[in-house]
Amino acid sequence: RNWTTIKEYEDIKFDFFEGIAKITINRPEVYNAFRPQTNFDMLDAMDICRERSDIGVVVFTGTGDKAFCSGGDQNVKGVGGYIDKSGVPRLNVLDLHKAIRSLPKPVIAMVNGYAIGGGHVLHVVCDLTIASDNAKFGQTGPKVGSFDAGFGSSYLARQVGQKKAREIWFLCKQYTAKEAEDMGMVNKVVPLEQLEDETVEWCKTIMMRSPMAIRMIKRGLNAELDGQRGLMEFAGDATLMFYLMEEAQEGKHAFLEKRDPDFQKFPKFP
Ligand code: 2NE
Repeated sequence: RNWTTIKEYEDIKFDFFEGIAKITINRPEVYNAFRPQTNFDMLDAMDICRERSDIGVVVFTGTGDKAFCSGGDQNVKGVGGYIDKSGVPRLNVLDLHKAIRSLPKPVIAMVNGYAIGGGHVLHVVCDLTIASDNAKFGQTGPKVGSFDAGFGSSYLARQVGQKKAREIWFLCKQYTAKEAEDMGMVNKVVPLEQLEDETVEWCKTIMMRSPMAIRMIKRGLNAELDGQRGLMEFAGDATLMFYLMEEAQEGKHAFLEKRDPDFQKFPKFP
């Protein structure tokens, strides 16, 4: 498959192929753990995914066959967060969660190994998860002095139920890809050598569907959990669609032409 580089980064690879943008955490020496720079890189790539209309689906993965992502890099965990190059403690992976949630395009976690700790949260936050049969899932927070009580808990519970979500966090056990699929947090498990083919197949199928319909479904499913912010994004897209209608154009034209708008000509649907 002929992936072309969209942009070079320090900690990630960012590639494009036939409408698919692939963000690969490229830190195999630490099992693709993220540091603040990794999240800055992924956030920048997500901005590009949002702006480019030739990108239909975004795929997250990790370099190699050992790990998707092992969460926060414990080497740079300091007091108050993960320490960036200038010494500032950060938890900017949360900004990435918001960006994934907010992107009006599907985001797929292509889990090629361990999805552990913050790496587990990353797959949970993605819209879909396709895993290789060697993948392992689990939380470690309460073992290593951390937790994610945000999407990593509440959205996880929507996927696997409250009892299982509490088990995952309280016990910090590891689960096979099959167990994760049975729990409802993985969509499909395939042999490692088929992982990318399967993911690309899913992306291509999604891209044959109506982008606006997909966008509104993602917004609606998010809004159920995301409160006022979710409604805001849903409402923003309703406004987008209204702006595509002649009825909205009439208001603008009337203002600019200094006349009363004629809204009566538009149908009042039942
Ligand atoms: C992933 C896991 C289970 C793999 O175990 P194993 O035995 O197969 O490999 P090993 O030897 O532990 O790891 C391989 C190399 O990767 C490094 C290791 O230190 C090791 O390096 P070397 O000794 O070969 O030099 N490595 C792995 N994970 C790392 C990490 N997160 N940071 C830095 N180096 C890492 C096993 O490695 C494991 O349990 N890893 C730690 C997982 C973890 O606890 N992550 C942080 C959770 S907290 C978090 O992510 C978080 C949050 O809870 C809330 C907000 C934001 C972040």
